Amino acid sequence: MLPGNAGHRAIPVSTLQGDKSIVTAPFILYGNVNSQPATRIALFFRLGGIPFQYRHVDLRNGQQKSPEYQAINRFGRVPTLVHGDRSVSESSVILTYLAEQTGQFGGRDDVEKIRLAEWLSWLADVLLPVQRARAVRKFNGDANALPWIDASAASGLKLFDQHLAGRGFIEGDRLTIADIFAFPWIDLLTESGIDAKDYPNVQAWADRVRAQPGYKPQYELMPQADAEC
Ligand SMILES: N[C@@H](CCC(=O)N[C@@H](CS)C(=O)NCC(=O)O)C(=O)O
Repeated sequence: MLPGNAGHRAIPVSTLQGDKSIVTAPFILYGNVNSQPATRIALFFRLGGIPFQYRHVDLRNGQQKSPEYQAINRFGRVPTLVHGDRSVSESSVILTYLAEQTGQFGGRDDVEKIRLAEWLSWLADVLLPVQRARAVRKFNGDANALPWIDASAASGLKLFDQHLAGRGFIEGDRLTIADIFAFPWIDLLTESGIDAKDYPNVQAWADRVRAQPGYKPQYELMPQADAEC
């Protein structure tokens, strides 16, 4: 049985606004130290100075596919955020939820909220090959897939680099959930077999994120076991 998740139900974010009953509930992140999507959520908390509880999910032994875990995440993946009687899956949705709940790193009006939603969707499309390249190299995946994955990652990074030319952050003049979403993939580019020097605007942007108070690299940021953070 997973600790602290009995009776939680996955519900659509669209029904979450306006419910005051969970204001004082702790944020509980289910993740794994190797997961870049889970790292996004820990990074949000660290950069925002927000306390959270951490629950380690043993991906190697398939804990994510257990009925107990799938009761809070029907996709059987990390991360999951549990907040009161709510559970939220998918890192982009969790970041959007946390921005709403905490008032940090989100859109300040409807136009910005839509822009950020666009960014989250676009970044997930064009930079996912960066994660795939790391997964193949770090976890002994199918090396036959690498030529296609590497080419896709390079073309996504080129687009991202072009966008960042002359900009401090992805959207507007401040760090948002779009930056937090993209960053873990870029912070570990070398594990993806990619040289950041080929993408100077991405490199400069990543250095700006690293300069934010609360930043730590993934393997220091992510607990290896259940923790109060
Ligand atoms: N689109 C998802 C991706 C989550 C994901 O890929 N999680 C991986 C770890 S990085 C996972 O849980 N894999 C275990 C599995 O699929 O069984 C998100 O952004 O949250």
